[in-house]
Amino acid sequence: EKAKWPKETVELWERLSKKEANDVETVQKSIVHHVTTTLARAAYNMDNFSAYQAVALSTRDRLISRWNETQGQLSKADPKRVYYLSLEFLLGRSMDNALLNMGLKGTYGKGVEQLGFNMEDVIESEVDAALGNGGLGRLAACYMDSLATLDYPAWGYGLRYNYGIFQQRIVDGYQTEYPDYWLNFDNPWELPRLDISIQISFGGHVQSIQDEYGVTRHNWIPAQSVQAIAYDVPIPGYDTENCNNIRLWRSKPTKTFDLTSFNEGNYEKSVEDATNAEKITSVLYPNDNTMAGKELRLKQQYFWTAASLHDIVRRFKKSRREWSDFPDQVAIQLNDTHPTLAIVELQRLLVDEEMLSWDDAWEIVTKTFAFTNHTVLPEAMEKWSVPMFEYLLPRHLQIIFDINLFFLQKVEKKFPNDRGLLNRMSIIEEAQPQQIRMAHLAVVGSHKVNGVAALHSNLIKTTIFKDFVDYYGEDKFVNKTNGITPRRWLHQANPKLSKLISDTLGSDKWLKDLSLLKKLTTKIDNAEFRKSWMAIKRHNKVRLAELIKIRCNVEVSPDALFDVQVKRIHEYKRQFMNILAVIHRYRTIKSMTASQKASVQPRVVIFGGKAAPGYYIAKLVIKLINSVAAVVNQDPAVGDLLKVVFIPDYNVSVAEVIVPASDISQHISTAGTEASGTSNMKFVLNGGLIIGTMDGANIEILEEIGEENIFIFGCLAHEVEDLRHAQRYRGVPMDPALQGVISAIEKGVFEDPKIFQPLISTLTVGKDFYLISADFASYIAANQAVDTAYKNQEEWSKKSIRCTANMGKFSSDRSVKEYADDIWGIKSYPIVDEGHM
Ligand code: 4GP
Repeated sequence: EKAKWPKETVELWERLSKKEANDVETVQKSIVHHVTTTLARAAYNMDNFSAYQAVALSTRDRLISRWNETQGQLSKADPKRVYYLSLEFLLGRSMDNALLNMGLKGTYGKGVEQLGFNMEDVIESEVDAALGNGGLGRLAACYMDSLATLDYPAWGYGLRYNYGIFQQRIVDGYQTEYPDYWLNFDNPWELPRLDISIQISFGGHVQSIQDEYGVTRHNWIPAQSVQAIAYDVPIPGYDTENCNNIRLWRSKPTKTFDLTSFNEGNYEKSVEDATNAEKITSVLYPNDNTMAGKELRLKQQYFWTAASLHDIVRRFKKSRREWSDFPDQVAIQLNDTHPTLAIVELQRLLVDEEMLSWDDAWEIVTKTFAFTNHTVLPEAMEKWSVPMFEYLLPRHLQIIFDINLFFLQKVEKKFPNDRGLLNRMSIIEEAQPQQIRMAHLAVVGSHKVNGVAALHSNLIKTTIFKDFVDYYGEDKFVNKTNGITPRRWLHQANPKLSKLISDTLGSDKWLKDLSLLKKLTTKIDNAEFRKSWMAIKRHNKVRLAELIKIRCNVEVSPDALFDVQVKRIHEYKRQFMNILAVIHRYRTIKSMTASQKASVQPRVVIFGGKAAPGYYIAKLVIKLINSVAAVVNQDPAVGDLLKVVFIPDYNVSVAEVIVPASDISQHISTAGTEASGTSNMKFVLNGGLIIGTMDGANIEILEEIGEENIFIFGCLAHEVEDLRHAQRYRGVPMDPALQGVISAIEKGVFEDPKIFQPLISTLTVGKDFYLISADFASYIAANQAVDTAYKNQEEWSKKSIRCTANMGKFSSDRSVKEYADDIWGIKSYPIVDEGHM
């Protein structure tokens, strides 16, 4: 276009589109400009929230410049890109992170203070973007940060839910859920792209006709359509010009559809259809490690994958390459089975719309996709009932049956006469009604399958995907141990520690190469350094104590040992075992003489996390924690020796306060159940020690930091089945200490024991699936070891430094680079600052 313009016009544009300078005064001008124009407020009449809005808008302008440059330069160069498809992106707050990553925090901080506001208060005014449940969604957010920081050409694709994960309040000790209407005051961190709209269809039937060559062609005649509208969320890398994109889709009614109904005189129906269309992206399903199975969830999955694929294919087509080049330009990562329909949709586009042969299309598909598994829990395996699926996606069902048929024919050829094997490997489960096993479909349609920690990646090869390993061979199944971004989880969340580390190492290069932390080991014997290190921990504990006072109205002493378990409430994570051990501790203290009490290590036990609204047992665990807290915290016989708190509404921004403040944190899942865990990494990176089982990434953390710096207990993954068996068939009695604890609950020490009966029944001999009784004694012992170790503060501080120093491996930069090299085949493409807006 530019070529057609007169030279002067081009020059005028060039001159006017130079980007703004980043000095304090220019930044202040842009803030004031947004106050008076965008927000239409008087310059002096402002509260913290409007100050936040103005600073956010000014930050956003700078983000958009980078985003524009990045997308412009990438469109021209057109390198291979990775598309990360995730139903969840748990981003949390954006402002602090964006300013830090762009290197503008100092400038904005100064500018804002001079304008009469406190930067921390301004930052605190932002609500979290909570479009995720837990580990899986936060992992996606960490990976987006690393992809941008490492200059990888990458896009995320997800849904723009009107309601994120519910807000949790505690009423009478019980969890109650409130809607999270996070868009109430508009979201400055997104760019609505109302011009980018894609029609997505559902239902109807399939018409099969022979074409002129005698080939049967399938035509999907859908019954209804909605529009997908794009909202782009810029993701700035740290210390780079690169700014990637997460495209979130929002559903809206299509105009044409409204009109048809309307013209038929059916106004009410057209309004109803419109509302139904909006519903698709209305709410995030609040389940973690559990599958929902609801029709609307399937609609979400198709809506999102179809819109994303359409967008990806459109971008590919701009280059006018051959279809066979598609896998050289496009890598698509499936974050869990939620986006597995993308496999089917691409096959459909290629065969039905682009007229490729089935085999050519399938080769392209399987070279394009790769799949990450995040759990082996049976209740989390996604299955869709065939009748429901057929009603919503009739053509896709045919394609799935064909994929399955061709796949099973090959299996049969390789392993003849094994009907049991075919049954086990089939994408279709022969139940009443039949079910589609999404994990099998994801494996069959992908070229690589990965688990998220070494133990987990091995487990999937010997359990859920064993037959597939036999069929495809080992190479298709790889491990990519999870990681976390040190920018958010240390630099942003723990600024004092970040500064101490940079001052000590002489630069902040470690933020992009976390292995540099190793050099901290040389400081371990320096008493001055250890003092500064521990002073920062104490400062962070004071900050957390303030939050606890505000949220729980409990006073806790920052001199006590802070013991933290914050994560989704789930039986396999065993918060129940933790609170049972707390009761044991309480009873032990109560039975002590005054002189015995004098040697007890004071402890504050801190819980936080949401339970899925329909998960009755998990909700009872929350109630039990709160009932125990109510009794313990009031008991003068215990005083400061033990405090118990449940921090309501745990989310990313609360985690940013909690993580830097822990002395010890609990990662105590039954061995073999926690695929990786990522909060374990966050705590250790911040110099917090952990107590944990030999599960998930705990094992690799142990390998890195050394067994003397971690408190390990409990049975091993390969022992679990035998223990369950012994319990079930040999009636192994309950652990005596645990028996004592249960009797106390049953005697009504903590409220009406009837309330907790269903919870206690899960421990009945032979039913204790998560092996709380089997692990109880070693758990108590490990907790005692923690107390003893903590008493020696000098030694503890050395352990703490050693922890941080050895966490290099767990940067999400390392994870993402492994994905890029081994799975996606993409390369960095650094963006040049051309000075444009
Ligand atoms: C989680 C796993 O439970 C957790 O261990 C892991 O760290 C995280 O994924 C990221 O890989 N899984 C889920 C889920 O959140 O819903 O399956």
